[in-house]
Amino acid sequence: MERTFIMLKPDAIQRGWMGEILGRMEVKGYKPVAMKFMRLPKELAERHYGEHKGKPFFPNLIEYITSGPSLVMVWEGDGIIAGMRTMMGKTNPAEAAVGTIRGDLAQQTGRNLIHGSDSPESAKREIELFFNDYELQTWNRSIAPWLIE
Ligand code: IDP
Ligand code: MG
Repeated sequence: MERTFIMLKPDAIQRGWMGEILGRMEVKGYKPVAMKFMRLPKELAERHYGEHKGKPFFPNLIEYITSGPSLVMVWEGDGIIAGMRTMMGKTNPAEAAVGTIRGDLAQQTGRNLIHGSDSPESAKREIELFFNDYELQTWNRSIAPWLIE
């Protein structure tokens, strides 16, 4: 089963959308494997977004992402890396489809509520950056056969 790294960014916490967003993941049947509520230290934020270093929006991105607590998580499910990206919607909420988290709940790229890994390589890197092995819970739910054939 595939795992992905998901982060509810500080605007999601400030705006009180944790329950709404987590609810969408739960009703889809995705399984939480790890969660931490934390304000990202600057160095961790810069490592996480290392691929964007040097771009014009990078300083603002780091300021935004370290401005308050985030909810960092690992979720598991069939094809979840792409599935979560679909649920999130496009990076720019103005272009994100209605029905997606960004399309429904946000307006600007610089305040787009949520991060999700974009590939298996990113997922592995990001999970290892934020979590130790002992923080990842291996567990099964009794309804699993009603989700995965
Ligand atoms: P993603 O979050 O959909 O993977 P990326 O292109 O990887 O999008 O960008 C990472 C994050 O950097 C975005 O989610 C957004 O918060 C921020 N960002 C990207 N491009 C811009 C921009 O043009 N203006 C402001 N913020 C940006
Ligand atoms: Mg990205």
